[in-house]
Amino acid sequence: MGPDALRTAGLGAALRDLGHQVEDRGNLIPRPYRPDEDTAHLYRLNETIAWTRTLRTAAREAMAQGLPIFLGGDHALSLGSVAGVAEHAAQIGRPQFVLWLDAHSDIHTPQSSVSGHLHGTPIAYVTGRAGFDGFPPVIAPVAPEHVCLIGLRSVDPAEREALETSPIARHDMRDIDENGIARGLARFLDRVTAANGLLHVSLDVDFLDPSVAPAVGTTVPGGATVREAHLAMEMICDSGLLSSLDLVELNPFLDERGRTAHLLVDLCASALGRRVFDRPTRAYG
Ligand code: EXY
Ligand code: MN
Ligand code: MN
Ligand code: MN
Repeated sequence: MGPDALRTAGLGAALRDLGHQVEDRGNLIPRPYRPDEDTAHLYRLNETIAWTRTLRTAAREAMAQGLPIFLGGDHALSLGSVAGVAEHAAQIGRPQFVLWLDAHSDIHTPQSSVSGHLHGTPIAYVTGRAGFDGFPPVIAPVAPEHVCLIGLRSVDPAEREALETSPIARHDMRDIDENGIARGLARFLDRVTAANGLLHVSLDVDFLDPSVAPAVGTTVPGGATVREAHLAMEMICDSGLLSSLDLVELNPFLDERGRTAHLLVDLCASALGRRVFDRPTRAYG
């Protein structure tokens, strides 16, 4: 449903208006049906493992042809999208960096997760943490020091423990309140530039405050404003580093007149060149 809502909100036309050549490769993952509740959990696991394999291959191949944008749908899609883009990066001998815009750190393993929902696990999987039995092996793990989390305001105890012993850069909403979103983001972008890295950005709708982006199942009050989100996307665009993008967790059934879907389209356009006025690009690094 999320991808179709983004299509309806005009994502393709917005990017074409910016001069991009857009190819819609359709829905790679069948619309999940929900079996009876007591098997749903297992079904979801087996389903997600199969999807991860499919998405990883599609992501790796798409990287060789352009800038893939993965539309969700659940953040579990990033198990495959990030693993796939990182495989491509390894093939061309460049380091993969990941910017995670999210209220959550999504660094659970299937064992540490209380809810058992795999949308809370992609960062653990793609950085090579153990515990993903049955999943495709992570051929090209993303180095934890190449990951930056921005927008945090809901981190479980097991995730906090994992993060406190990890080089993963993290900026919670308190940091954004005190220092603005630009400071931490610029520092991370400078590191990507210095390393000649590829940059995957994963934008979870719940990064934004629910008052401006209600169409997500895991809302957390106190999120980013529309302008903070646009500034982040404009800085990412100015850096010239963006090589792949996830737009995830959009649930249009929770939306009012497609408001959230249209905001995501606008944010994607900012990341891909939409400006009020052209301004000198700030060199990073
Ligand atoms: N940490 C909680 C859990 O693992 O269940 C909440 C995760 C929400 C994940 C959403 C996609 O960002
Ligand atoms: Mn989800
Ligand atoms: Mn997430
Ligand atoms: Mn989230």
